[in-house]
Amino acid sequence: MSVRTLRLPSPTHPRRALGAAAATAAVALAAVTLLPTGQAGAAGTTLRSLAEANGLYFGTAISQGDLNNAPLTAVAGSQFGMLTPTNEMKWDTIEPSRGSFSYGPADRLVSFAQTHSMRVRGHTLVWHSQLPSWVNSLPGSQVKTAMENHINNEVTHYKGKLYAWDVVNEPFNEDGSFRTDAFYNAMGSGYVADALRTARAADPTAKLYLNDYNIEGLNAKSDAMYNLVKSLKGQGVPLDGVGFQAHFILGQIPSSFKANLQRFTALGVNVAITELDDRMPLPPSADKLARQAGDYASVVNTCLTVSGCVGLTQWGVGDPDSWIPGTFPGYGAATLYDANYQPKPAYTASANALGGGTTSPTPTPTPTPTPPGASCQVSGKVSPWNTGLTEDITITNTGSTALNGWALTYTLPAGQTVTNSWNASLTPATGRVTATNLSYNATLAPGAATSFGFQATHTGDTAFPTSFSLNGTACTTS
Ligand code: G2I
Repeated sequence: MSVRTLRLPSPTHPRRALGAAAATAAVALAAVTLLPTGQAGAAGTTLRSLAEANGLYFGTAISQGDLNNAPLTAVAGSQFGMLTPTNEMKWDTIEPSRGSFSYGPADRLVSFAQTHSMRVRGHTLVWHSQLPSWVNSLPGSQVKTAMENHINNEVTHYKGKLYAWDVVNEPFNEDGSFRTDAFYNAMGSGYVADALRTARAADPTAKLYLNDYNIEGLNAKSDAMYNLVKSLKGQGVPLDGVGFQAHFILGQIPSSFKANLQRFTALGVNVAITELDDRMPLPPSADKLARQAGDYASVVNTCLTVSGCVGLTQWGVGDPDSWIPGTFPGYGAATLYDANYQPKPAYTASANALGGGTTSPTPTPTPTPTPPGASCQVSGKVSPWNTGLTEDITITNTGSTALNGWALTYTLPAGQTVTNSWNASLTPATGRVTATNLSYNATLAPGAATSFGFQATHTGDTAFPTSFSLNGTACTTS
């Protein structure tokens, strides 16, 4: 993995990159051992600081009512560096009747963010849902004026205070056709460009995004978003990024997630994970929580490895305030924090993916070929389910020489195909696989151990891999 350019270093200058020396210092500061579960939140070990050391932000969604929840606000104000109001910037709250604007609830959230040096993603200006009935009742000829007035008023109210706006939310149906809401019906697809231009005119400093769900993988809906972005950029319409909501289901992160994000950044826009959660059938179990940790690590790693991915926002702080149980009965436990706002395995996995828990960020990705005395022991655990598995592998350097770069090669059982990995780079996806260190875990001192993991699909054989060798020397397994 190459060393990343730092982005988003400060709340007041959100897009100014730090210099190389500051970057090194920031990475070194962040590379500290994570505290045990329950203590996460101490200075220097937060998701926020770890993300920022990688040039990313880690955010959360908060609603007005959440501000009365002391455990929630303690976590939110320390662990997250970006705040999205859950509902308070939506049309039905801001302009419940025509020309009558109400900013109190959203202002309180912006104030909380400012108090905690968090930045704010505005969500959302134009959306078919949580749209007051007066908009839907307008004659088509009046919708454009009403939309422009709404955008102009709201964006002007927050001018200079927001990092970004989700200007248009969820414009597409699942098959990639435009959603036939009041805006499309009145203006056709041109409402999107009009909304973006209106927002840019009202606040030239806020980043402007389109945001949608089920566009994380390559599919008809993401194709539609891709074509829209390409067309808008071609016309010179102001558009800075695409938000991928990322409401995932346990074990179902699309294998094309990274490739899909990359095709968008190739169009000259940033990408952001805007509403991350990972739901599971209730009740949670140790096995499900471990698989969820793998999912979160994989999402964080995807953003880390896509140049142009600016950050991640989780939808809600903890499981008690997640929208999932109310919308998907029988599902829940979708966030990084449990019912008592204690960090879950997914928290630790996300922090580790961001470089927490390491002691040295030595950026030396090239494996040393067969160093003298390289000997190793490998242990691990497979957590299978019907069609997939999560696997954690620990390598111990049992030799007397420190490794400065490592590559562990092993044979996957037939039918297993790697879909994503964390703490190592894996290739190819089947057969004889080589896992190579990342920049932050390259060094392996004598007696030291390091762990990485991956998810794979399988066709029945869920056995642990065989025939391990580290930098060309065979390992023992335990
Ligand atoms: O549905 C999950 C998210 C999908 N992407 C766009 C997001 O804006 C959306 O957020 C959710 C909020 O988390 C919910 O809190 O949007 C829902 C509405 O579509 C929100 O639910 C609404 C309830 O439906 C209303 O009954 C309630 O009055 O929240 C309102 C405020 O509590």
